[in-house]
Amino acid sequence: MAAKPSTAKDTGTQPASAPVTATPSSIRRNTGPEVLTGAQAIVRSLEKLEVDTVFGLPGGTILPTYDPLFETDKIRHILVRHEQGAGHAAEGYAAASGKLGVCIATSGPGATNLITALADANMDSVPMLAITGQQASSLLGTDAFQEADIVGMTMPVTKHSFLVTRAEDIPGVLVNAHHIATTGRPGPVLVDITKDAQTGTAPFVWPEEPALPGYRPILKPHAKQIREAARMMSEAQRPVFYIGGGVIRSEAEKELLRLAEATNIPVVTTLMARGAFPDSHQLHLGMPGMHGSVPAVTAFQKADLLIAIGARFDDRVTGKLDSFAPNAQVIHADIDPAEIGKNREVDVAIVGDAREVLAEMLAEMRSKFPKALERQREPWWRFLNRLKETYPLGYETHGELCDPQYVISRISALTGPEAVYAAGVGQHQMWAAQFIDFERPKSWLNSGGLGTMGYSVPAAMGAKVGQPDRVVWAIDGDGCFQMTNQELATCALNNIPIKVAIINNSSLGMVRQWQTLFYDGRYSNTDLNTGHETIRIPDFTKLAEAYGCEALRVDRNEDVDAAIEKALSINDRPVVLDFTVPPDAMVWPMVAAGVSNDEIEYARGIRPEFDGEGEEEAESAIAEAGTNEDGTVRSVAQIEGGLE
Ligand SMILES: Cc1ncc(C[n+]2csc(CCOP(=O)(O)OP(=O)(O)O)c2C)c(N)n1
Ligand SMILES: [Mg+2]
Repeated sequence: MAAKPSTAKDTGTQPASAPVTATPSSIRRNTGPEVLTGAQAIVRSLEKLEVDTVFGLPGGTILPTYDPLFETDKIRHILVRHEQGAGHAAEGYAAASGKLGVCIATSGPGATNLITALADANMDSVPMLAITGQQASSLLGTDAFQEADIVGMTMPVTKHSFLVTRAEDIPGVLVNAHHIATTGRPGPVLVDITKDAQTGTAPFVWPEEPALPGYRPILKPHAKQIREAARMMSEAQRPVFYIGGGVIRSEAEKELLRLAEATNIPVVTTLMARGAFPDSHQLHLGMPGMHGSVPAVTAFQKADLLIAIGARFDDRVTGKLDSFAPNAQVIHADIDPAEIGKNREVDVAIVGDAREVLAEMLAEMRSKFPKALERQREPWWRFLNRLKETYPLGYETHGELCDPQYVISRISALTGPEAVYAAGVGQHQMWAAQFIDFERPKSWLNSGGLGTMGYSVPAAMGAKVGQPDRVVWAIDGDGCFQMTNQELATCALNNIPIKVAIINNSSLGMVRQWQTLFYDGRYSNTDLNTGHETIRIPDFTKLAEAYGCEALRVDRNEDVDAAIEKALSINDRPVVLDFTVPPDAMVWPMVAAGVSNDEIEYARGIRPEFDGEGEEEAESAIAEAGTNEDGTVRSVAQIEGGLE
């Protein structure tokens, strides 16, 4: 909104008889907008956007902004030890709280250190704002000290990147950046601000609204598409919900629960959607994909209808694309139209917010296809329940050392579903996704799309700041932990008492697993020497102690519970538990990269039996519906004497 116009000119037009209310010019100027430096405008804008926490690390070109940041009592600045840590902390803060995460860095290397986190947030649709200092505008393009074209570098890995060269543009750009990051499909936005824009002055004019004429995310789904989706759901014999991270970002968990329960349709939650639907719910089949559960993977392969909500048919879910869910029609709802049909052709495309889509699907089913809501889908459920019973998640115990799956399931059992769990990337991440019981959204943070080693400790730190009353666990690998563990110093000094469980298999375990399976056990450069019967460099307990943390090593299953209980009892400093696990433990089930999901192995060399009775039961779901004279499958509506 434009600044309130000065009344100074009007006084000259007053009739002579009007009382003279002479106003000294100095006071008159005070009625206009306050003049601030660009740096002050950054801090004021963040305050007005209700940003309460910023993770960052200063340097020359952002120094002007650190000065007013020192003064504000509305924003807590947390000084990290590496800018990547600031980026992941902002992500963890955002993913655990649902609010915008903010990080700040200087130009050049400070800014480039943020890129991994920006790319990570972009892949996983995390609402994040990164502010970077930039060299003075007169020096741009001269290879000035610590000049890096961060806007150019980040454009492909952000939702948007802005360069600001004038103080007066700062409030407007930050309002726009906030709006872009938090609406539609959320994502990271970078705002690069030159040093002269920070030191220059301008009237602080706060726009009431973002000025983004071309940006209008579609939230409300089209009624015709919803009608068509509801019709397909009412007719399908073997439907499955394919739930992605979009359901968590849009806070659509209640709508999902209502629709799933009303329709009795099974639910599969992707790696990004763990917690969107309670694990304990009987309609839940688990996680799909490369390390998904047999029931979830098989449900997709045997389905006649996939109802994909806020999911993106990632290759780790589909396996070999042309053999994925071969008999299924597809309803695909996403807030980002670019996702729809990107990897898999769809039969019904719905652009809209997951919460609205799910709510409207249920309303439509209730009003137009009420009989379909009474269906038990017995043959389908008989088939799926048999899979659940026959192929539960499990693991072989290795005897001497801790079993990684046991450690993680005990952390979950003793800590409970109200906690937040952040994982690194690798075997421990997959075991965490499999063996933690997720009952609520925003309780599982991980790097799903980019697969960023080093995500866990700083993300847990950010989550703990955003959700201080929750217990926050970082479930980390010995490899990942060595990438970002310096943020333990940040945690210790800023009273951020996270708990870290290192699943220490002394190796880059996931890579080693592939070497075992696909490279004949030739372990090229995956041995880290951090674990059992090695030189243990570094010794994680000593390292953690050096960072002011409580630290404990656990070598055997029987000591696991006591260590977790101890960690749970300490809340005045971070705790690091170093769990010694064998390097040969592997993640199962597994669908090898690029292979059909039909080839899923329950354990090494063990393929589930789909032929015979179970298969027949799935197929008999079709028989139940019968066929029309022309050979097409009869619809439920036809069978039930419904609408058609
Ligand atoms: C930054 C980065 N570098 C390399 C990789 C490739 N990578 C994926 S998992 C993995 C091993 C991770 O080791 P660790 O943290 O010990 O976890 P583990 O698999 O042993 O549980 C590697 C190297 C990656 N994902 N990210
Ligand atoms: Mg490891």
